[in-house]
Amino acid sequence: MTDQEFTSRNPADLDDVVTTCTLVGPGAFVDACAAARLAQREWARMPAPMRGRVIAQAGRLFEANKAALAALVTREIGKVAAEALGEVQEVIDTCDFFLGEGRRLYGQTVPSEMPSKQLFTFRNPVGVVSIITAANFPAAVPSWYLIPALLCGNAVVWKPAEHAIAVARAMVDVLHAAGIPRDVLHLVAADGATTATGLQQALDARLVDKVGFTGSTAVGRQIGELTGRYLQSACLELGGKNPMVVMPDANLDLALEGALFAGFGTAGQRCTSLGTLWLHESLHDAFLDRFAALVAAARIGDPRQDVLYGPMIDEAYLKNHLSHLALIQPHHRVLGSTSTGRITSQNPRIGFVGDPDRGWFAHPVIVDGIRSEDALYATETFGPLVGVGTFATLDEAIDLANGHGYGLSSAIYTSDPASVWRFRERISAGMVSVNNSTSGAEAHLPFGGNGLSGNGSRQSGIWVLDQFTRWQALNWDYSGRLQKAQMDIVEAPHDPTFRI
Ligand code: UN1
Repeated sequence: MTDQEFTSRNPADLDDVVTTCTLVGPGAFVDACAAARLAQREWARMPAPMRGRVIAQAGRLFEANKAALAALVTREIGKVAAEALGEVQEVIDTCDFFLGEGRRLYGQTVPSEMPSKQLFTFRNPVGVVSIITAANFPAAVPSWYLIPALLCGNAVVWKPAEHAIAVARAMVDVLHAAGIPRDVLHLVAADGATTATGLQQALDARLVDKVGFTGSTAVGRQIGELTGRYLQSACLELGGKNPMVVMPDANLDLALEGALFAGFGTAGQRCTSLGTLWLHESLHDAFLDRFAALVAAARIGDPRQDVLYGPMIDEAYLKNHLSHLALIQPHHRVLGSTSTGRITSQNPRIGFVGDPDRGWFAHPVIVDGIRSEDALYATETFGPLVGVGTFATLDEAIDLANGHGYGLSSAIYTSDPASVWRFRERISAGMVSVNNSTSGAEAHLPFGGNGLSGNGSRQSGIWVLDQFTRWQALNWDYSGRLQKAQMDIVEAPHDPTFRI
C-alpha cells in the first residue's frame, strides 16, 4: 500500500487549508508499535510519582496553550469557541486528576491465611497501548486515554482521525515538550482500513497489549472481534441514542434549555448528544411548540461567533446527516428551520451567521412522532437531528429509552425524587443526568456505556486505571518452611454441637 496525502480543511471555510499529512501504510503502524515496545520498559521504570510530575508539566503546558489549542480545534473541526475552550479545559482537568495518581496507584496489603506470610497486590502497566480516536473531541477524548495510559507506565501509539490531525500533532507536541519521551508516544496518521491491517499485524507480532477505541458501534464491533482473537478486551467507547425524558412535574424552562444544548450543541456530533426527546403526553404539544421556536431562532454559523453550532466536522459527516433525512416518514412532522439539509445561499436559513457556502453547514431538524418501530428510533444520527416522541407512564418512557439497545447517556427532567430513583435503577445507560443535558460529563466520573454503546469498559477517574494496568498478586512467605495454602492452616478449636 502506498502512502497518500491528506488535506485537513477548515469545515467552516473550505478555502482554509489547516494542514496536510501523509497517511502511512500498515508497516509504519507496526514499526511505531515496535519502537514503543522498546521504549516502554524504561518508561515503566521511572517511579510513578515522577511520571506524575511529567503529567503535571503537561497540564501546565496545556493551560498555557489553552487559547491557541482551542482556536485550532475551532479551525480544524468547527467546534464553537466556547465549547473548544471547554474541550481543552477537559484535557487540563484530566492532567490535574492524574498527576496525583502518580503518588497513589494504590495496591493492597492483604492478610494471609497462614502465619509469617504476607499478601500484596500491585498495578502493573499493560505495555503498549494503541489508541484510535474520532474527530469530534480531538483533544479531550484522546486525553482520557493518553494521560492515564502514560501515567500508568505504558507506551502509546495513537491513531487520531485524519480530520483532526493538526490538533493531534499539537497534543503530541505538548506531551513531548512536557517530558514524555518521543518513543513512548507515537502519532500515526492512517486511514481506517490501513489501521485495521496494521493493528492486526501488530497484534500478531505481540506488539500491542491493549486497544482503546472511540467511534462507531460498527467499527467497535470489529475491534472487539479482532482483539478478542488475541485474548484482549479493548476499551470501547461507542455510539449512543441518548434519551431525555420530560416528566409532567419537570421545570420546563430548564428542560427546554437542556434539550436545545443536548440536541443541537456541537451540531449533534457528540456521542452523548440527545437522540430522542420523550415528552409526557400531557405536555407534548406545548413543549414542542416552544422547543421548535427556540431551535428556529437559534444562531447557527461561523463557529468563531456566538452561535449554538457551527459546521459539520467534514463533508462525510454532512453526508451521513443527509442520509438520515431519508429515514423521515410520512407520519413524522419536521420542525426547527426554514429548510432541511445543507445550508447554502440557495437553501438558506434565516439568521445564519456568516456565509453558508463556505463550509459544511446543516439545518437543524426536529422529527416529531417517533415510534419504536421507526428506523430513526434506533439509529444513531450524529448530526443536528432530534427525534421527539410521547409516553404515558414513566415505565413506558424507560422501556422506550432502553428499547434500541444503546446505553451510553440518558437524562430525566422531574422534580419527583421517586421518579429519579426509578429511572436511575431501570435505565440501561452508563451515565444518567437528572435535570441536566445528556452531554457534558465531567472528566473524573466513569465515562462509558453498555449494550451497543460499549463492552462495559469505563474511562476517566480512578475507573480507567483498570484499563491501563493489570493486577499482580504477590505472596511472600517468610516462615522458612513450605506452608501449603488451604492445607497447612490452623483453625480455632470449636464445638459445632453447641446450642443455647
Ligand atoms: C464524545 O462525544 O465522544 O460528555 C465524548 C460529553 C463530553 C465528552 C463527549 N464531555 O459530552
